[in-house]
Amino acid sequence: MTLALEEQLVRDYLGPDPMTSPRMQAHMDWHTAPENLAKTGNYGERFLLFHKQMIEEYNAYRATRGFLPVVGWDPATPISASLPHDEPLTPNGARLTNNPVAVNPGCRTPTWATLAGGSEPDPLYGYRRLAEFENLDQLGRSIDAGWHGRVHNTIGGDMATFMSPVDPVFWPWHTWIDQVRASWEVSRALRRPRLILAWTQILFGVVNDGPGIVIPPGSGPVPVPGGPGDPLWKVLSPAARDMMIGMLAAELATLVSNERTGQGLQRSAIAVATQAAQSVSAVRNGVLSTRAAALR
Ligand SMILES: [Cu+2]
Repeated sequence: MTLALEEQLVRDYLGPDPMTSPRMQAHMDWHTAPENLAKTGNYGERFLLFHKQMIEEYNAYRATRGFLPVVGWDPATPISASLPHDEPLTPNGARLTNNPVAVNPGCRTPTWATLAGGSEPDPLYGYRRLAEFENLDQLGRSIDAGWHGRVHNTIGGDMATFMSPVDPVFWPWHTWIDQVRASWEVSRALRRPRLILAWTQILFGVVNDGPGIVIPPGSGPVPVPGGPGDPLWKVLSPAARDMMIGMLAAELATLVSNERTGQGLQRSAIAVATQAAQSVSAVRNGVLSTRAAALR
């Protein structure tokens, strides 16, 4: 039979025998590797980056054939009529549905996997928006803790097996997941200025330390005399202050437009913070050893 364009393209990519195709094998090997079955180490990060790489390689192949990269498929919508899977590979047979969200509403993108967020907590950490995930590993693990497999299994057929790449919707589905990963990267970048602002507030306090100029709402610059100083700042040891200044400077250095200059600045800032942290912990160790000696 004549296959639809996208299905034919996937078949061409996988080669004449999709079951034993090295490209298919690589996907299966990844999923059946002991560390991935057991989800040890940074499994979540590996899950996202392995599939990202798969998509990139497929897109590179598409380019050689004159096709545009795969477009992400939003699982809240039916699978496009241009993406049929007419020739199933495994005994699982044909897809069960082309509209998985109608079968299981849990197929749609959970709000915690969006920049805007919402009331749904992610299944592993209770986060409610992308920016709350601390790293790719957490994000990958949460995506894989229900949502990812639910979409595969609700579509059914080959999608519910490790041979899923033979179904043309595999690629748009994983592209969609990769867009969630990319949105998380964006949320990280958006978080930085907020972090810098928080540090600046701690460093210079809500109570102004020195004479300067403020710009009140609806007014021009107004000179102000020095204040009593931020109470928190005043109780910190010089080493603790250096540590905070070092961390702030390291954050600011990432905003320098010249990458090399920024990296140099960042290294110096980290050196200041590290040295200060070491002297803080040396003091603490000193106290502890004096106490231990007194107890002996
Ligand atoms: Cu996979």
